Amino acid sequence: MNHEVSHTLCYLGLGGNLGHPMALFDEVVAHFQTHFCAQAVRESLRFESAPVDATGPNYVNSVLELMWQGDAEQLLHECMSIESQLGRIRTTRNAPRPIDVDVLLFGQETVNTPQLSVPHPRMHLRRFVLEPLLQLNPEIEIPGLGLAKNHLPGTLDQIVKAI
Ligand code: PH2
Ligand code: MG
Ligand code: MG
Repeated sequence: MNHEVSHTLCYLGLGGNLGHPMALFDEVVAHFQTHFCAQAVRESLRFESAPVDATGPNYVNSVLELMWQGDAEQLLHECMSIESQLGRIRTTRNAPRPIDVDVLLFGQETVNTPQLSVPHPRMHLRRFVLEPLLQLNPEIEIPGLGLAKNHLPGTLDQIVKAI
C-alpha cells in the first residue's frame, strides 16, 4: 500500500497595520509550524511600507513558505481561521487590519473560484510581496506571469524597509 501524500510548495503573504502585527506574525508562524498538514515552514524578513491602495498606518509584511499537505481551499480555510482566532474582524475592503494572511502561490496551480484567486492577482505589482518572496526563493515563478524577479523593477518606486 502506498501511504505517501503529496505536499505542495506554497507561499502566504502576511500583513497587518493595526495593534501589534509583529506579535501576531509570530503566532501565525507558530500556528503553521505546529500544524499537522504543514512542513518546512520558513518566514522571510519582515518589511515596513506605506499602505498601497489603502489608508491607515504603515504595514508590516512578510512571506511564509511552507509545504502543504492538502488542497488550496483547505489552506485558505486555515488562513481565514487563524485570522479570526487572532481577532480580525472583516469590515470594508482594504480597511486597516491587525492581521491578513493571503494565499499568494499554491505550487504552480491556478485557482479561480468565488472564494479564492491564486496566484494572488496583485502580488506582482507589490514590492511588499515581491521583496520577501524573492528573499525566500529568487527563482520562483508566478503562473502566467513568469519569473517574479522580472516584476520587481516595476515596483521600485514603492518604498519598503526591512525591520
Ligand atoms: N494589503 C492590502 C492593501 N494595501 N499595503 C501594504 N503596504 N501592505 C499590505 O499588506 C496591504 C496594503 C490589502 O490586503
Ligand atoms: Mg486577505
Ligand atoms: Mg491582502
